[in-house]
Amino acid sequence: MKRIVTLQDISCVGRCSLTVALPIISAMGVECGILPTAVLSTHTMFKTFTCKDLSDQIEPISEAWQREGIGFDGIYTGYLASAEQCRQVCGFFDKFRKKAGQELSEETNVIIVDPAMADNGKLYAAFDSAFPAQMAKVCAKADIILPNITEASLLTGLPYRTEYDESYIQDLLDGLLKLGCKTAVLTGVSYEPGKLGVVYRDKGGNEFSYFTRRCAQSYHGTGDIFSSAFTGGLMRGLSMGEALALAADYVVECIEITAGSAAPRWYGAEFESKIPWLCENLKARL
Ligand code: PXL
Repeated sequence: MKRIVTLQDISCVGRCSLTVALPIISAMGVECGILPTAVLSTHTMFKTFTCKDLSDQIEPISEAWQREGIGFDGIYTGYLASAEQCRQVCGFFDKFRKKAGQELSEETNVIIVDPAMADNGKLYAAFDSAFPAQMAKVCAKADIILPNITEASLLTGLPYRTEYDESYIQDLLDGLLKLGCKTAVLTGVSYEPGKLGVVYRDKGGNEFSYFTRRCAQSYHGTGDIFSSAFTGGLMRGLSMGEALALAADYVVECIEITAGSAAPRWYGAEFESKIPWLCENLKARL
């Protein structure tokens, strides 16, 4: 069984980061180690929240793992709480990086970075305008990055647009690849009403896009659901395109089932109900 580690916060309620990544990745048949970077009462979209920063645990935990000879087939990062944590995560990559590669083997591992820091044109509440430059350094070391359009514009310095054509998306992909990552995936891309999807390009010039139906509702944490399902699929040996399509379809399933619920959107999407769907659809693609 493949083993990954995911570095992100625990938001105790609110369905995002580790409370999403751990169940999804485990259900997909991948061992999911965790390195919690902070503990919050809820994510930062709730009106009030507590936050205990765990930056001082990142180095001792990773050193203990090194002493034990523990290694990972994948490293997946999400929300990071500070510029200092970005620096520490870069150090973590240096320690645990094997040979880079999307062909899974004993000698390689894959680094996946979801630069979860912004949406709908705005940085999340906890960050200042200097933060994206720090996150760009984390992205530079990744094999695969998974920004939405807001994050891509903050990482590249290109303007944020809600109306655009393919050339804007190509410019964002150019800028993202220039950061240093090997593959840039843009999420939340739409060229026609009613359709939403992902577009990627890698350093070798390979391109791919996948579009599914756009849902009327939106819920907090769906980016984390997407990145976690993508990571699980990739680690089970799906191709990039297959893993992206499975993750995008899963998010739509989760949103559609949540649409019947009265809970506010910041409580997140009911991804739990659709875990059987995810497992069945993963199995069908293996
Ligand atoms: O879903 C991204 C996320 C993760 N963790 C925390 C957040 C957010 C988004 O706001 O606040 C703590």
